[in-house]
Amino acid sequence: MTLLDRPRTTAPHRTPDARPEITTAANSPSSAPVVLEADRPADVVAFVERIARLTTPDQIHWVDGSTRERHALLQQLVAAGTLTQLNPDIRPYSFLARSDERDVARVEERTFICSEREEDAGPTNNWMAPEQMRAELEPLFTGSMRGRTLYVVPFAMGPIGSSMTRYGVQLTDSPYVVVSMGTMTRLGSAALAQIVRGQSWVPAVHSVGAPLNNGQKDVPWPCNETKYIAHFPKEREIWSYGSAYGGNAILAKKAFALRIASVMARDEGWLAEHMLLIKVTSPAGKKYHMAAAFPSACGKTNLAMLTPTTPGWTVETIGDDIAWLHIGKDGRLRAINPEAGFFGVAPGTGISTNRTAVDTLWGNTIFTNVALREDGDVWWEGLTDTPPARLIDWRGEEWTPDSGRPAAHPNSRFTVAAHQAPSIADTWDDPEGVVIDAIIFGGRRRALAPLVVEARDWDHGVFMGATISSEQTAAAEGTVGQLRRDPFAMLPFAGYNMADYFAHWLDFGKRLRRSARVPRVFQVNWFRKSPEGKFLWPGFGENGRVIEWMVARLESEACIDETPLGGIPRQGELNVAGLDLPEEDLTELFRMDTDELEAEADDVEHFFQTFGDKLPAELRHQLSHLRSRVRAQREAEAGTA
Ligand code: OXD
Ligand code: MN
Repeated sequence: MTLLDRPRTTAPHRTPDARPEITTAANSPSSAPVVLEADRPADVVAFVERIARLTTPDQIHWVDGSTRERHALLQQLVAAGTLTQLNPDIRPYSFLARSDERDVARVEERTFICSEREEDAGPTNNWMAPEQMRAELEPLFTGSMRGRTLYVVPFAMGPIGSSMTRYGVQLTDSPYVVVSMGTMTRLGSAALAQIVRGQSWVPAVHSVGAPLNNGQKDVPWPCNETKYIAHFPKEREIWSYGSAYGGNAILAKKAFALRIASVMARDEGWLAEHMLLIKVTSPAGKKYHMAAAFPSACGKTNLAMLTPTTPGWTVETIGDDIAWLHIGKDGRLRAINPEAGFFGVAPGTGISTNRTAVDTLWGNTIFTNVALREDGDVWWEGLTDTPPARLIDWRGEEWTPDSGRPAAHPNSRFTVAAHQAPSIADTWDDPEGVVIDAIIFGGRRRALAPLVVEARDWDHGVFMGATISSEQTAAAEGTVGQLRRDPFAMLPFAGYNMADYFAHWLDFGKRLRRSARVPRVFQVNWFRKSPEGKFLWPGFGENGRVIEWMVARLESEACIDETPLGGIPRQGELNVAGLDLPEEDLTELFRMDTDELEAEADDVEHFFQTFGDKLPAELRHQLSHLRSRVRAQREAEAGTA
């Protein structure tokens, strides 16, 4: 056994024991319990000792999650040059980080699912055998924390104490990651106290891979050219090396709450999804909850913080990125947002596009890779229509509007606590979760996909989810603009074979049907363009009109017209009153060209072939239904020609 192998005796899946010796800190800002050193769980201590022996940090710091500790870490990061404090008169208690230029986004090609068998990772994931991965990681992690502090970060995904919440312990040598985790999760003693009480936990090890020799001066953003984001689904364990950026390093987010959690969800009968959660209130005061999956950087945060333009409608935020969905004791589909903060893409978030997000960022925010204004505030493309005359760009260089390059990196981010959003719903952290009435899938397609279409039933909805496609954005490395299939917006986030994941969704629907409360499924596309390349739908606040139509469908107050892709609003039923939307644009938003439909079906078939025999038969049936509806459309066209 090597140091990287987890001793079987420390398996974290323990049965609860009752060890209530937890005291409350007098100086703690919240009533978070303090876990005394003597009461730290033996398996967590053993994990920390094992990783410390491997990585040889100078010190070990158990993170308690207090504001005092956070303050000290932020000061330390400013002293190290990682963070610059913004002008406190404009943006109180906020900071700017500039990353290394080689560490600016998730690295999907360095992200691995290390299941025992390659077919369990499936064709959409990078796979490496667990023993090979451990053999590659061991020399990298050996001494990797030299000269640094190893932080022990116990965290909860979900409200502390909720039956849907899951726990983890991340070890990291990056204080920037610790403060980011402090915003994105409930971390520290309150989470550790639950582990002390017997909750199982997921171990996660993270190193920036930049050991310091005696007296060696650190750089502001330590990282390593070599990167690995490795997941061990059987052991439910995560190892990340070489990056301090976002999902590569804040392991609670994509690595745990999606990749490892999707495996837990498969085994335990729930869903871990890349979805926002909103609460919608109609003019009649009736409340609905919706979960929506969109590929990265397709406007999830904007929809999560939507301010509808139509009178009487409100949308409140529950989550903007990840949802965990369970069938509740009442048989209904319930969801929680496992996160506690937003790690949002800054460019495109502006006063005219998402006022709520801009207001959320008034203070207590860490910005990464945005531009710095002369007055000590921040700026990014889209924040205001006119850029400031002079800026320091995300690389730290002088910038003017004539520089011919973006001032903020296209994947620059803000990290801010969820409760700071003026739109946050009072139920956002309800331990019971909220009841889901509708599921929405979306993508970024300039053609074919209509503004909104309703699935005929759950299985057709699974087909819609399985075939989401989108033109690639900057959230991950890759060619911007290229079309890629991104099933359930989970392409980079499913922790096991995507075909088995489809089967799990189909199976979940069967269980839901038994409870006779199956949410409706819709698909949206805000990004459809005219042949001249102009966006046809105004988007943003006007997206509330589409939500309004969905609610009318939930209430059986609106009708659909059947199309090959599903049900679209019957003419006149989508509320476009007061919109400057020419009739021909409205028609174009729903037009389905038969040749394009055929090409789409071919492309889906091609995509499905990558899963071989593992593809659930139901999805093949759905595809042949689509083909026969396209044929029917062609015949109807021929008949009227
Ligand atoms: C994200 C992503 O950062 O999906 O949320 O890439
Ligand atoms: Mn995301």
